[in-house]
Amino acid sequence: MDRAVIVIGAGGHARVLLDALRQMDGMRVLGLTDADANRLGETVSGLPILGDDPWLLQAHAPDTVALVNGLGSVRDTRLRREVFELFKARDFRFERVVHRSAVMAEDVRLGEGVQVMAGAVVQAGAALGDNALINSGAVVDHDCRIGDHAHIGPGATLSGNVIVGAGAHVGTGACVIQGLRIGKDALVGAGAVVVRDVPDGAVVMGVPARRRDL
Ligand code: JB2
Repeated sequence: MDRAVIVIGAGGHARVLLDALRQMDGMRVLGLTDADANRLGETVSGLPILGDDPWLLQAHAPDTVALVNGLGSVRDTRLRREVFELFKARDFRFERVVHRSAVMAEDVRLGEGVQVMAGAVVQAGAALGDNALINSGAVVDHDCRIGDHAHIGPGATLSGNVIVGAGAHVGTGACVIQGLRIGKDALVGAGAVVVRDVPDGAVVMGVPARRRDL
């Protein structure tokens, strides 16, 4: 029997997820939630915005529906994390979404609610933490460990054995050479080339990547 699913958030990332979900077997998407009350009743890719998150908490028991975290992030992964933790604290379960065009080695370890979007490649021995997002066309090479809630942006490349801390964001098209550690909640700017470890909470940009204050 198909599993009933609701997507949290109704913006750009949610639309990308809906496309992936349509191509996956066994998922029946009921609709979406959004924080903007004015959007109630709107449709997104043909599916209705059903209410906001408080509505969902009231209207559905955790064993009646699974969730997909439709909130993406550009440089700050906090909202995505908060939504995941809010619903986990109420015993809801987050589905994994893996686009059918993603390439994933057999032994990759996947946390709850992991999302791997179109054209991404995840190689042998990699581990993706809870609520991690590997965006379109990103490459996560062998034995990388991606922390909970981290976002690897479109087209970013992590060479082998890279550790990405919880909540970190690796921007679009950035490259991280092998064996490095990107700290918790760090931000790697788009197109950066990272050749040394990045401390927790640091912001790095450029080629080669250097620390910046934002
Ligand atoms: O707490 C919330 C909440 N906060 C904002 N709960 C729910 N259910 N919805 C929330 N929202 C809603 O999420 C906003 O009202 C808005 O409709 C939507 C966010 O849409 P947006 O397109 O601005 O961002 P996104 O998170 O879908 O996508 C971002 O991250 C992706 C990875 C964008 O920057 C994309 O360009 C990017 N590819």
